[in-house]
Amino acid sequence: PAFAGDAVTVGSKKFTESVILGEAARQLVEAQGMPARHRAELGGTRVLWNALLAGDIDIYPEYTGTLRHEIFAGRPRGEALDALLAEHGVRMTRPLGFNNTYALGMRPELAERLGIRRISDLKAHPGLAFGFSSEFMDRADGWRGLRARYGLPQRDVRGLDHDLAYRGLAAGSLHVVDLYSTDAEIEYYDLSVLEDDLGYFPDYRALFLYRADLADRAPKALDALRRLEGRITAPAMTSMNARAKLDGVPEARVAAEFLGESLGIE
Ligand code: PBE
Repeated sequence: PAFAGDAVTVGSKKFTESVILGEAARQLVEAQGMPARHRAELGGTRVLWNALLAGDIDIYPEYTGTLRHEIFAGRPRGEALDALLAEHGVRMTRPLGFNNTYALGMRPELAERLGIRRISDLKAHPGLAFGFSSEFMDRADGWRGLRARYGLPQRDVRGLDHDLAYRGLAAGSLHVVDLYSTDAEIEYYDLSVLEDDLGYFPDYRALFLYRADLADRAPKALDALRRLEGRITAPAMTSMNARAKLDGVPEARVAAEFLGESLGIE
């Protein structure tokens, strides 16, 4: 790894949860007495994946569905993820515990007025304005596939920063947006989450990817990461997201509090 000598370098994607998980990883590695740094909010999935392959980072949080349906979209479903990763010199931890799937959301008043409860119900309302996170617009498991699977007719479909989607909903300029299921805003705005009645979205179980060479360079760093395996429930992740996103607590502190309170790590 070209970056920073023998320090372990963690990366994260450009959204709150990824930054919190990156911070948790950095702090866990440091608690093992190893120097670690966090290059936060580097970009989207492709940027992080390429940075890992290039050795610019050693570790980043990723999701099973994203590996299967975006990073390895072209590969047969029967191939095991760890074998696909190994071809690139990458390994994964076991899942951390929670699933953060995509979903479609609306303001409850509008959904009720139009009688929309399932994604299929959107077919009868071609005039609705859709706003999707930029990555969702482009991904193999995003809008194009969703439109094809459900036969959705909407033409007014905009790509935007995920944080702006909630404001667009609140302002009424957007009627339907993609949600991340552990987003704190879902409960805060009491949004209607549409049933994925055709089962389009896969599971997106969070885990850490890391460079295989880390096992030799810094075995203790891996022991540290593994302490998060199976330890983060969806409600715990959602409330960490709420602390950072709604209460404005810095991600580093949110992560530190979780490690201290839930894992007893100082
Ligand atoms: N997700 C939902 C996306 C962003 C939120 C976890 C599937 C991902 O980072 O892959």
